[in-house]
Amino acid sequence: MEPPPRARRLWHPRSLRDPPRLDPDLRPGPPTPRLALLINPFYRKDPHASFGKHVLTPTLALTSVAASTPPGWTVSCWDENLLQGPPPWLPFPEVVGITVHLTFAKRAFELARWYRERGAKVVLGGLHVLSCPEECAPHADALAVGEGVQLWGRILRDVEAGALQPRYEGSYLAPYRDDPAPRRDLLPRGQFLTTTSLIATRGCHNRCAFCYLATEGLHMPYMLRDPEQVAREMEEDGQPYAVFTDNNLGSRPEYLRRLCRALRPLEKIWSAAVSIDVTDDPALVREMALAGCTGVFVGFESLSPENIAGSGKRSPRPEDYARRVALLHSNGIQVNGSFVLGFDGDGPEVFERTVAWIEANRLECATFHILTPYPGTPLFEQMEREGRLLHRDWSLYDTAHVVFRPRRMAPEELARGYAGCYERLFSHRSIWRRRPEDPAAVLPYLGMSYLYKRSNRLWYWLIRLGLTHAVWRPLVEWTRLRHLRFRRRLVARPGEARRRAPAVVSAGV
Ligand code: B12
Ligand code: SF4
Repeated sequence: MEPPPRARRLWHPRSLRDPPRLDPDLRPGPPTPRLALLINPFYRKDPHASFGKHVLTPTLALTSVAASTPPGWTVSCWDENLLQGPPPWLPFPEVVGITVHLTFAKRAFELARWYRERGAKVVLGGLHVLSCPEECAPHADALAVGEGVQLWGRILRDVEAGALQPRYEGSYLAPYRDDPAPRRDLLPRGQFLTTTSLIATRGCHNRCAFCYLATEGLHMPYMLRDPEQVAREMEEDGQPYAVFTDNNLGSRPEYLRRLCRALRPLEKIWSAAVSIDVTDDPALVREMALAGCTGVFVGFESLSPENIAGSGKRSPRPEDYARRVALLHSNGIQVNGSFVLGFDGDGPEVFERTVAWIEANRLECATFHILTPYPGTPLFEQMEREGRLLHRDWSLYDTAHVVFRPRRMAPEELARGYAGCYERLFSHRSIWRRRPEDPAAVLPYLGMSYLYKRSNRLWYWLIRLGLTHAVWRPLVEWTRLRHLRFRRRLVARPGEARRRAPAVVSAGV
C-alpha cells in the first residue's frame, strides 16, 4: 500500500500531544489530613485513530481503587485526558495515588515528583508498577504491586498510623465477587459517552505471547462475578449503554450465557471484547443479541495462521473468520476488529491484505496496532534476546510506533503501512464499502461512522467543553430503541437471517 499523502498533515492539537503544565512556583500550603486524590495521567493521542475512543468510557482503575477508601477519608479522581488542565492542588491532598501504564510512566513520574516536593505521600499502582517495579520505586513513597482494591484501604490506614511501607503486594487470587462496586459517582458524567464501564470476568483462557496477561510474575486466574451483581451495577449507573472492559468476556461460554440472561430484562445495550471463538455456538450469539449486545471488539490479531500459532493464541482458523463475522452481523452485532501488524510472518503485503479483508467482510470498525513487546512478556524477552529492540522509550510503546526491528520489512515501512491502514479505513470510499447490506441500516451506520471516525476536531471541542455525553446521549438512546425493535423481530423470527441494528461505537483499545 502506498504511503498516505494525508498522513503527514493530520490535525494534532498541542493539548492532545503534550501534558498540561505543572507550575513549578506553586506553593499550596500543608497537606489536608485524610484527603486523597487519584490520578489517571495524560498520554499522547494517536492522530490516526479517533480521539473519541478516549472518552468512550473511563478506565476502571481509579474508581475501583477509590471504592476501598476507608471511612474518615475523602477521595476524588482526576483524569488528565479530559483536557481540563493539571490535577487539582487546592486543598492539597495528603495522599496522591497514580495509575501507571508504560506509555504514560514519564508523566506519572513528573506528577509524583511535583506532589512529593510539596509534601504529599505518593502511591503508584497499575500495570507498569507490576512489570517494572524497580523503575517505579524511586518515584513513590509506596508501590501497590498487582491488585489494588485490597491494598488502597490498607495503605491509607498505614498513612494515618505513620507506618507507610515502601511496597504492598496485592494478589489476584482473592475472590473477585467480594470487591465493592467501583465509585462511578466520582466521575464527571458529562465527559464520557457512558460512565458504565464494567468488568464481569478477570483473566483469559488464552495467554498470547504479546499480551500483558503473559507478563512474568502476573498470576491472574480466571475469575467471575455473579451475573446478578453485574446486572445490578449496570442498572444502578442509569445509562442506556454499557461497555465491558473485560479482557475476554467470552472465555467461559456457560458464564456468558448466564450473564446474558441476567442482562436481558434491563433492556439496555452494551458492547464487549470477545475472542472470535465465541461464535462456536450460534445460540450463544443469539442470546448475546437478545441481552442487548450491539457490538463486539474482536482481537483477530492476524489473518495468517502462522502468526496466530507463533503467538500461542488458540483461535479458529483465519479462513473461518468470515463465516463467523457474518453470524455476528446476522444477529445485529457490529464487529470492531483488532489487528496487529508487524508479526515475523508479515511482509509489506500485510497492509493491503488486512484492509481488503476488513472491507470484504464489512467490518463496521477496526483498530490497528503495531506489534509492541511490553516489558515482562515473552515477546519482549524474545526481541531482547534477538537484539531487535530499537529503544526503551516507553512513551512510544503505545502500539502506534515501531519499537523493534521487524523481520520482513524496514521499521519505516511498517510505520507507513500502519498509518496507511487507518487512512484507508477512515476514507469515504472505505466507509461506504463497509455499509450494512440492509438499506434501512445504512443511514444510521453512516452517521455513526462519520461522527466517530472523521470528526476529530469536533471530538476535541466536545472533550474540552465537557459535552461528550450531552451530544451522544440522544443518539445512544435512539440506537437502544432501534435495538429493542430488532430484538422483538429476532424473537418473532428465530433462525431467519436478521437485519442489522447499529451499535453506538464498538468498544476497543
Ligand atoms: C479501558 C481501556 C482503555 C481506555 C482508557 C485508558 C486509560 N488509561 O484511560 C482507552 C480505550 C482510551 C484505552 C486506550 C489505550 N489502551 Co487500553 N485498555 C483499557 C482496558 C480494556 C481496561 C482498563 C481497565 O479499566 N482495567 C481495569 C482496572 C481495574 O485494572 P487495572 O488498570 O490493572 O487496575 C488495577 C491494578 O493495576 C491496580 N491499580 C491500578 N492503578 C492503581 C493506582 C493505585 C494508587 C493503586 C493503589 C492501585 C492501582 O488496582 C486496580 C484494581 O485491581 C485494558 C485491558 C484490561 N482489561 O485491563 C486496556 C489496556 C490497559 N490498554 C492498553 C493499551 C496498549 C492501550 C493503548 C496504548 C492502545 C492503542 N494504541 O490504542 C491506548 C492508549 C492509552 C495509553 N497510552 O495508555 C494495554 C496496556 C498494555 C500495557 N502493558 O501497558 C491494555 C492492558 C490492553 C491490552 N490487552 O494490551 N484503553
Ligand atoms: S486472547 Fe486477547 S486478552 Fe486473551 S491473552 Fe490473547 S491477547 Fe490477551
